[in-house]
Amino acid sequence: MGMQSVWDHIRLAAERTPKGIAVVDDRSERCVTYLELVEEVESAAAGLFSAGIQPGQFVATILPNVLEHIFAILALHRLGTIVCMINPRLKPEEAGDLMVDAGMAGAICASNPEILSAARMACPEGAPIFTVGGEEDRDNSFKMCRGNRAGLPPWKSPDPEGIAFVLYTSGTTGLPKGVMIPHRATDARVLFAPVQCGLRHGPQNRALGLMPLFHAVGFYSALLTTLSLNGTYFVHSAFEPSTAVEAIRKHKLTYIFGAPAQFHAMLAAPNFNPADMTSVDTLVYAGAAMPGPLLDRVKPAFPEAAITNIYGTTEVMNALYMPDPVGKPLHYRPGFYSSIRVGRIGGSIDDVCEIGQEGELLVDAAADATFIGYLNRADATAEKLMDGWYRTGDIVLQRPDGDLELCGRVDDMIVSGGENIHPEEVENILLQHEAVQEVAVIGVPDDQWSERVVACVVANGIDSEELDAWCRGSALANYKRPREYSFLDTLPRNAVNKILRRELKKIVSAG
Ligand code: 01A
Ligand code: AMP
Ligand code: MG
Repeated sequence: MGMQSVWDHIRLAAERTPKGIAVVDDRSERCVTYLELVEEVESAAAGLFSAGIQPGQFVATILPNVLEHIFAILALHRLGTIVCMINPRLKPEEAGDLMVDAGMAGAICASNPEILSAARMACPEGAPIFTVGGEEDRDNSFKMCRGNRAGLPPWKSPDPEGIAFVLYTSGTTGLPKGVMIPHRATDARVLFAPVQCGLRHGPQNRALGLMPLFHAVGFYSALLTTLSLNGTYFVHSAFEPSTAVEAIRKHKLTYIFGAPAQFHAMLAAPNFNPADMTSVDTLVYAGAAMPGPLLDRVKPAFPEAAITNIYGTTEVMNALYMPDPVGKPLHYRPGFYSSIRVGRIGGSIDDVCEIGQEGELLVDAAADATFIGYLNRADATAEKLMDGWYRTGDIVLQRPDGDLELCGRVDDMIVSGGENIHPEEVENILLQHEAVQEVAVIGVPDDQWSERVVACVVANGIDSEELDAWCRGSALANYKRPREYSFLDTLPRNAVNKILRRELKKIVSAG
């Protein structure tokens, strides 16, 4: 056996500790042993198979972090399908467009009538679509999707270059891009966290499922890493700060991997008490930079934890990290398995910056963790994956001591709470409103979200409530919409009429 795929990691962990507790559900308090996990997953896989789902097909999951989502993802891997995880915060029409684009053969989604009808419209007539939650006795309930495990095709490790997942990352305009992740990426995506953050193999690892499973970190670093180490993953069905705090206290959890915004929220929970957090020995954050003042508060709040900052992207996973980070400014180092360059912005990949000069962070695409390309988007793949290097779009500079500092973005992408938001996407929605003449959407520093989305608008007789309602009623996901509006007489522009976003950021920050 060479590389281990997702299902190899699970079945081998189950072989090692069949009676160990793999997953604890927060809603039912059910403790699922490794042996039961394999049984659950294989019966669900058999059910999906007898419903017509075939190995190699694209199948969607559109679910929050519930236990059934774990069963669904693993069952789809056991069956050998390509698992396409769609953010359940997207509006149903956008989710449906993604399903049409990939030609999905079926879906497992929340039992919400709008998402269900979007999935039905997007998939072929009569395609298997299962729901989670709601009335569990209905025909299309995922709970009822069970079959005889003996009827499953025997397990065969997949082709390393075959697609394991399609994960979505939002683009400047149009649909989010589907990041195709091959099976050979699995080991590197699982191993970097133990190597860099100090986790050791064994059942002492008790992880909280904070980050969304449909993103790279939530799946690989929280769920699969914990299970491949024979630890226990505690389901956190929907992010709720005081419930998360209570779960850490009650279950004496040891491994907490979250987005900075989640730590911000937990620290603000009324039941937060550092004395209850002493079981946490490994605290990791990723997805966005943690604002310095927040980092200063997180440290004493988790007094026994070794803290690691992980920088990565869906496309290449771990690229930089920093053990024991200190704020102002944050430093980063190349991570396990990764090889990086600081390239001159707009230059060729061999045009490398000198120490102290700002350039684009390039990541060697030869690493196993690297994606294959964007689904049906050869243009975007060519733009980002050039001459063997992945262009991150993040601006960095190398310091004389070798550490890197993140300095901003090559493009105008905003990272709010660990989610990417492209200004153009929000601007296009606002421009469709008849009262809006001009608009520029920017990110401004924010203690909670790392960056907050602000819309600067030139408009006639309209207020922020009306524009907020307009965004909510549009195809834009709610979390992407502006949290604040700034009404201006004109937008600052340069000689060639390009909006000066840096100027705008100064204007907005100055109030
Ligand atoms: O006014 P309302 O009701 O619409 O307000 C709602 C939501 O719209 C709003 N909201 C947000 C965000 C956000 N990110 N930015 C701005 N607003 N998320 C939600 O908050 C209100 C409450 O709604 P909710 O659904 O209850 O929201 P929460 O459950 O509290 O969600 C907040 C979270 C921080 C949990 C959520 O944003 C989240 O899950 N963020 C983490 C995303 C993540 O996993 N990022 C990592 C992605 S992988 C790429 C990467 O960076 C990476 C890094 C390292 C890849 C590999 C490596 Cl190695
Ligand atoms: P995504 O494009 O969704 O894969 O998110 C990756 C982007 O999130 C990176 O290009 C960075 O801009 C940002 N990011 C992720 N982790 C960190 C971190 N630890 N510090 C700063 N920015 C981060
Ligand atoms: Mg919430």
